[in-house]
Amino acid sequence: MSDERRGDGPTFSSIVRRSGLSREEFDREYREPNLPVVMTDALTDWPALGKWTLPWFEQQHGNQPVTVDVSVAGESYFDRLHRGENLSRETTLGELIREIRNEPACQYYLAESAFLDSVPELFADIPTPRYHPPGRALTRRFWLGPANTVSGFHQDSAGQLAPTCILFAQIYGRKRVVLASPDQSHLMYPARASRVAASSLVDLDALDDERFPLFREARLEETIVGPGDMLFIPERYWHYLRSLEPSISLSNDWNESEVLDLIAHLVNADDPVAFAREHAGIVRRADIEVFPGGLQAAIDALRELPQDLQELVTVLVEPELHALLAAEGS
Ligand SMILES: O=C(O)CCC(=O)C(=O)O
Repeated sequence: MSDERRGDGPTFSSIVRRSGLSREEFDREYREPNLPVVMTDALTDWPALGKWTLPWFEQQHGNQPVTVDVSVAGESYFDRLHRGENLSRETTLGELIREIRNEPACQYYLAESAFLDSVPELFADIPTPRYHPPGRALTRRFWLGPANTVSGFHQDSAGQLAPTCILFAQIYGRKRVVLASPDQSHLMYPARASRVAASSLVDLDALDDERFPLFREARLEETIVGPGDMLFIPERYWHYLRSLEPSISLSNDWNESEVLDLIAHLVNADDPVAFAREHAGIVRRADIEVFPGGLQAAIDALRELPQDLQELVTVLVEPELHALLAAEGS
């Protein structure tokens, strides 16, 4: 893999592309050492590949109501989160697709969407990725938008506590992806945008050496994903994505931490109250102290959850901690 320095800016290298990887090889060579890779044949058994196109969605699911993010073409929606301008608009999927087709400067992005939950039959087209760790809760986020959607550099983590690993499936169109490993974080100028992500102030498309001089030293890894590619974005990796044309993608996430996996199962459970009762007291103090920031960071993250979820998560912890959480909460 050769490194290339562009002008006075950061250094780029290409993310490795592999085919025919067994799950054991994936775990050993990429998941355990926390390294990115593009798998070029991981979606061959997905009916979605080839079937999920913009015309197909327009025809089959055009009447479905959706909430889209409103952006200025080429501008990261995280930038707007920083400015407190998290704009959204209610429309239908058909309207969105017509806008994408007719308006080259379309400003709407169906981003990070729970859209699939409103059309559950779509899950038949997207089997569990063959590299997903067995038993781990699988969370899926759907992305559909025009050319030039930009998700600026960010790390996915709830309350800075719950880093997720992502198998990013590109189903339609192409996206440019740029990654920075966690050991580059001191060069990334992190800012906290929301409780689900830490985002960087650096704009990769308009580098500002005066404000962000250290970013010039960053070592970045890049690739272009096209239909059929699955990119592994390891835990705590910064990622930037720009669509090069109208695009459909699906993020498949899990937590490496067993405690966070348990919470993800709780959130996804058909009957979360019964799930919490079944696993009452399972989380010990030692399980929580391993998180960055320790117990206090975990308590802070818990306080950011909706009240009903807080109560259920509290059921999962051992009785001694229970009293501590109750005291902190009051
Ligand atoms: O595709 C995009 O625009 C963003 C994807 C992303 O940030 C993610 O999967 O976490």
